[in-house]
Amino acid sequence: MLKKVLIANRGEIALRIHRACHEMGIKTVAIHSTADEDAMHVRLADESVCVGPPASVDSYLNMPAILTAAEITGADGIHPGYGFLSENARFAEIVEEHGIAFIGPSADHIRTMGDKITAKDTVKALGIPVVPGSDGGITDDEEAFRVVKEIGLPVIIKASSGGGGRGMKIVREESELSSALTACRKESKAAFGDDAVYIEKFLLKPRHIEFQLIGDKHGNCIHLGERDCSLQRRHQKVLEEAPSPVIDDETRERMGGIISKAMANLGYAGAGTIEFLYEDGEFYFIEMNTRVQVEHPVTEMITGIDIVREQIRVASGEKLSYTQDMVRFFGHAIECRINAEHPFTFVPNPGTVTQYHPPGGLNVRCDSAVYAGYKIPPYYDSMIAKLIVSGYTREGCLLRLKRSLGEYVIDGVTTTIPLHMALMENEDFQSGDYDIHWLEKFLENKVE
Ligand code: MV4
Repeated sequence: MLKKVLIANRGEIALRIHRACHEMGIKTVAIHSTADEDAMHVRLADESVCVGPPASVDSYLNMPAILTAAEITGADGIHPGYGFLSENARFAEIVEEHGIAFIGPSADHIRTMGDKITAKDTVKALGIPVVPGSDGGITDDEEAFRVVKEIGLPVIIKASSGGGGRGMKIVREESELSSALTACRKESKAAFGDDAVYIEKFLLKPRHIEFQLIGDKHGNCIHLGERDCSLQRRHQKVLEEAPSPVIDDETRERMGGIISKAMANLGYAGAGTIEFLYEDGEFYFIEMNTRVQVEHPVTEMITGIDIVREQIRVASGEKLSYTQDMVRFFGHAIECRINAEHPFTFVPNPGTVTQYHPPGGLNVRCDSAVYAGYKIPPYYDSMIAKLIVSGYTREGCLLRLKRSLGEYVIDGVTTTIPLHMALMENEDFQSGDYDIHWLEKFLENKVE
């Protein structure tokens, strides 16, 4: 087992990783920028190293500084968290070349899934259903027209190096196809240095449903069920839940079985998430994330499995602690992302948190690095807390969320807590009847 882990991240996820390490008897090293000297993740860690000035490119993305920090502190593992260097294949490679365990999948698997065309080809060959569309990349108009003839309009053109909503163009009329293709390739080249694009049938009212999986280096891979992440604004998730209100036990078992078998065949070792669009009872793969995700706690709440602990075990070469038949799903869990932003316009609102008191009680989990007197720096993501609750039923979760959101004291900055409160009162949300576009429509009515 690893002895000392460097946590190459900040905020709540750095605390989350520190907690898993300490429960396993592993020492931790925090890294931080000069803007984060007073951050909670620095206070909690056994050691800390300043890796640069406030801007992420100079600190949390500064590979030489982070590797040096690992060398001088004698860390034998690096956990990248989410964002920053977590899906950087070159970083994973360099870490391993230094004889340090990268707590994540192999650089090859990160690279494969980072290229969306290769990712789609790979999972399709492994038996996972994908969105109908082009076989690989599209370079000329003729090919594009042929694909559109085959699958019909509307279609979506996506950048192979994009993902998470960047570099996409929707085409509703055949007359727009040629210019959209040219524009998408040009913009992709400028944004990612890669003009490879592909075409898919554009699904009109899907839900975003993703499966959590984890594999080890002994050929085992298990799934931990799905999360419904359809409530999002501008590709930023706002609230996530597990299980999905629209997936039954039989469907979960069938899809989970396909996915875990596929990833075991790929030799995938680490935590991962397979994202699907779900429409009219069908799943369509869109992307795979090769990191631990922000919303992993809802899965932990309904399975009782510590996902970060399993990541560390796997990176140490240990077997997973669980076989598939040991995984049990219990009840329901919902996560509210709390950002230091205006609740309905999402304009960031950094500043000093003057009073802080998180809610508690049965089945309430608050993941945050905020404390009373903490000054939220303007340089990073505005998510300052995650409130996760679980209960026997979804209805029970909603009551518990309403109670917990009401208790939550975060003074000095505006937060998205009132948005979550408004969601709890909404009938569509209460019934679970929402798709990926629902929240943006809900917000239009709120802002006007
Ligand atoms: C799509 C789609 C409809 N049809 N692909 C957006 C983010 C990226 N992960 C993929 N995205 C989409 N791909 C096809 N073929 C609609 C979206 C999409 C979306 C997906 C998930 C969550 C929120 C979304 C919001 C707008 C569009």
